[in-house]
Amino acid sequence: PKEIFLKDYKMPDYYFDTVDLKFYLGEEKTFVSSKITVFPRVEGSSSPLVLDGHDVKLLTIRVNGKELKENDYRVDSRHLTLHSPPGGTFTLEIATEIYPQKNTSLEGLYKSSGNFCTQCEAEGFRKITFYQDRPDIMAKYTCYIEADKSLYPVLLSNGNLVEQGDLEGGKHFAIWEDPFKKPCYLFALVAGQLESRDGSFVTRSGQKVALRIWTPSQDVPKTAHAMYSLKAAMKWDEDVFGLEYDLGLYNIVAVPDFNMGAMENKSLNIFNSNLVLASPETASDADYAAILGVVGHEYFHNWTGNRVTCRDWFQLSLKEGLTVFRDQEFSSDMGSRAVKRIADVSKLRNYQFPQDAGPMAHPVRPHSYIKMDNFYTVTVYEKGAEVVRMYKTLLGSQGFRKGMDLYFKRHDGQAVTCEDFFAAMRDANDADFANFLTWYSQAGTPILKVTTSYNPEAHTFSLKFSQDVPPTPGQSVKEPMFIPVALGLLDSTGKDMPLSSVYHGGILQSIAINNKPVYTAVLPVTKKDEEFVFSDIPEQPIPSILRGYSAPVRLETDLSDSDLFFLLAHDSDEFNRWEAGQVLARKLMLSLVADIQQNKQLVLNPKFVLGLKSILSDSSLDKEFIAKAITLPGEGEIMDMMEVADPDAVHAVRTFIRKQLAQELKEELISTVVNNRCSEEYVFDHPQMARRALKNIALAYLASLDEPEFTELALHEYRASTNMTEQFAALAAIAQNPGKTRDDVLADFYNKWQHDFLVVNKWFALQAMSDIPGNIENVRKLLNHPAFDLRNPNKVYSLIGGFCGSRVNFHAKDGSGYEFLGEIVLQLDKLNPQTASRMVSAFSRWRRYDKNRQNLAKVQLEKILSTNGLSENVFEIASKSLA
Ligand code: B3K
Ligand code: ZN
Repeated sequence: PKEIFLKDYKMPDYYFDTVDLKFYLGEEKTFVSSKITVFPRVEGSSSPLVLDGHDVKLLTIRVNGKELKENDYRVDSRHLTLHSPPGGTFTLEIATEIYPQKNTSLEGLYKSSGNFCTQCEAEGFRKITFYQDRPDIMAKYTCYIEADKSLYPVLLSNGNLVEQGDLEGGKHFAIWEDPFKKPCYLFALVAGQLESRDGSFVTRSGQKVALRIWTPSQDVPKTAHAMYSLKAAMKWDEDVFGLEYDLGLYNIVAVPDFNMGAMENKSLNIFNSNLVLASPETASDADYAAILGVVGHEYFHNWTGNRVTCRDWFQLSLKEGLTVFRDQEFSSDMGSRAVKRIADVSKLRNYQFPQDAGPMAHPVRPHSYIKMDNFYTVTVYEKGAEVVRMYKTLLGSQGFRKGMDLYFKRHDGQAVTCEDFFAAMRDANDADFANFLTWYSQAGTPILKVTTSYNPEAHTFSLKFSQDVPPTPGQSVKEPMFIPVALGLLDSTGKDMPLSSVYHGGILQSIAINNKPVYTAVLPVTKKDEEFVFSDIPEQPIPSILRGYSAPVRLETDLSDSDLFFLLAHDSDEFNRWEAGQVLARKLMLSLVADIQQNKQLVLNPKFVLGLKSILSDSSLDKEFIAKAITLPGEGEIMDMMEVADPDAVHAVRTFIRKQLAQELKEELISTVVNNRCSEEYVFDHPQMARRALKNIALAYLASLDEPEFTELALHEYRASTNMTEQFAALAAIAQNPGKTRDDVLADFYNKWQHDFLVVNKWFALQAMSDIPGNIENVRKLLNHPAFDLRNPNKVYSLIGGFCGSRVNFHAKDGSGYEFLGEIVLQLDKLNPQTASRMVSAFSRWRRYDKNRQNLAKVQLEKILSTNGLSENVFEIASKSLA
C-alpha cells in the first residue's frame, strides 16, 4: 500500500468545468455515462490525464465525440490514463458499468433495504465512474436517472429537479441540475420507495425553501424531530453567522445501511437512519440530542464544506473541525451551554486523548495517510473543533464573526487550506497569532503545568506556566504551542475578583475592557515557560484556571484538595465547577487503584462523599449539571493516567466508589428518583431532559447495590416508563447485576421491540458492553441472533463496538476478547473495510497493558496483518499499531 503525503500536493494538470452524468439503474448492473468538459490548467498543455476508477468496468471512451483506440489510453485496476489529450478544452465521454447490488463496502453506489443510494466522501466517486476524484476539482453537474418506476418511484440527486417523465417498459426518468460548482465527493443519488415529510422555510431574504425528509413510508411519523432540527439550524445559521440557504430545495434521506452518521451532499443529505428517526417511545434523549446536532452539522456544511471546500484531504479539519464547532455552538444555544461543554470535553478526553497518546496519533492536519477513510477521526473532528474554539476565545464573538465573514468573502466557491482560514481570522482582526499554527501540525496533547503564589505585601498573584508536548510517532521533538488560558480568581467568599492588569514579560498590561475590569481574563501562553503576575489582588485568591476548557491540554495545577472542594462549591464558571469535582475524583480513583494493587482495604474519603452530597441536594443547580457532577470519570480516562493500564483494578475501584456512594447517599438518591418522576407528555426540552438525566443516574447508583428493594424500584420504573429514555435507563440499571431479573427484563424488552431495528441495536449494545463476568459467551451467541447482521454497520457498532468498550471482558486475561475481535475483523474486512478498520482500532493501544495482555493482542494483530487480501484500511491501522 502506498502512503500519500501532504508535502507532495500538486495542482491538477486538468480541471473539469461541467459534468453530465446519466444513470441507468438495473437489477444486475447499472450503466453510467459521463460527459465532462475538460480544460488544461496550462493552456496548450497535453500531459497525460489520469482518472481514478475502482471496481468500474470501462465500456467506451470518447474525446470530442471520437472513440479512442486501445493505444490512446490505459486502464488498470485503479486508473484510466489518457496518454495525450488534445491540448485545449475538450469533451470527454466515458461509458461504464458497475454492480451496486454486490457492493457491500457501502461506498460508491450501493443498495440499502432495496433502495439505491451513494456515499462518495472521501474517495467513493471513483467507484461510480472514472474521474479525477479529488476535492480541488470543482464542476457543475447535471444528473439524469432512469429506473423502473414501480421499484424506484423516487429519483433524487443534487440541485433542482428540471424534468421528469415516464418511459416505455414501466420505466421513468428524472433530470437534476445543480447550479453550484462542487467536488465529486458531494455528489449524491437516491432511487427507491420512499415517502417524505414536507416542510418549508423562508430565508431572511424571503426565499422559500422546500424541506423534505425521505424514509420508507412507515417511518415518516418518526421524522418530526429531524424536521424541527433542520428548521432550527437554518434559523440559527442566519442569526449567528448571517448565512442563508442557497437553493429552493433541501432533501434528507434516511438509510439503514450507512458507514457513519450522515453525509452533507449538496442539497441531498444522506443520513444513517439512527440520526433521523425518533419518537419518544423508541428514541432516548441522547438520540434526540444527537439528531439535533447532526442535522445541524450537515446543514452547516452547506457553507463550511460545500460553498468553501477543502483543497485536499489533509485539510479535512478545515471543514470538519469548523463544522463540529458550529454544531456544538448550535446545540449549546438550543439547550444548556455548560452541560454541552461538559459533554464535549468528556468526549475529547475519553476518545481523542487516547488517540493522541497512541500509535495512530496525528496532527489535526495529518502529514500522510494510506487510506483517507482512516482519518475521519476524533482528532480531526473534535480536536479540530477545539482549535476553532480557541480562535473565538482569543478574538471574542465579534472578532470571530469578522473572521468568518472574511473567510467567505475571500473563498466562496473555492477549495482552500487551513492556512486560508487562519489568515482570514488573523487579517479580519489584525491579530497576532504567534505560533498558533502549530495546532495544525503537531500531534499529542500538550501538558500544561502551573504553579501559583500570592505575595501578601505586594498584593500580587503569580502564575508560572510550563508546557510540554509529548513525542508522537514521527514527531520526537515539539515546539511550544499557543495556549489561551481563561482564568478567574475567587475571593474567600467564592466571588470572582475584578481583574484589571497583569505583568507579562516585565510589562504591566491592561486587561480591562472599555476601562472596566474583567472577571475572566484570557492569558496567552506561547512559550515553554511563562509567568503572569496579577497586581492589585487584595487577598489570597483561589484560581479557576482554564475556564470553559479554553484549550485542549492536560492541565496540572498545584491546587490542594481543599481548593478543589472550594471551586466545586463556588466557581462561577460551571465547567470548572464540574472539573474541580472530576479532578478530585480522578485523584481519588488513582489512589484507590494503587491501594487495590497492593491488596489494601479500600476506603472512600468522606469529604468526597460530602462534596457530592451537597451538589446532589443543591436545588439551585441545574439538574443535568448535577447529573454530570455526580458521574465519575470513565475507566478509560483513569487508565490513561497510569503507567501500565490495569482494567481490572480500575473497574473494581469505579464499582467500589459507585456502590459506596449509593450506600451513603441512599436517602438522597431515593428521593431524587421519586421527586423526578413525571407524567407529562414527553418533550425534548432542557428542563425535562435534565429531570430525566438526574433521575436515571440516581436509579443507576441505587441499582448498583443489587438489593431487592432497588431491583424492585428499577423494575417499577421500567414498567411505568412511557418513553425510551426512562425505560432504557431502568433496563440498564437492572442489567448491571447478573441473575434472573436481568434475563427476564432483557427478554421482555426484546419481545416488545423486535420490530424496531434501532431499538434492537440498543439492546445489542447494552448486552455487549456489559461487565458481567464471562460475557464473551453471550456476545458470541448474539452474533448468531436472527436480528444480527455483519453487513449492517450499526449492528456491528452496537455488538462488536459495544463489546470492545467493556474494559473487563474485551481485555479478559485469557485473551478470549482479543481472539474474538481478531476473528471478526477478518470476516468483516471482506465485506466492509471501513467498518473493519474502525473495529481493529480497538487493538491500537495494546502497549498500554501488561506483558501478558500485550502478547495476546499482538498475536491477533500479527495474524490480521499476515492475512492475504487485507484491505488498505485495516492494513494501515494494524501496521501502525504494531510499529
Ligand atoms: N463528511 C461526512 C463524513 C464522511 C466520511 C467518509 N469516510 C460526515 C460529516 O462529517 O458531516
Ligand atoms: Zn462533517
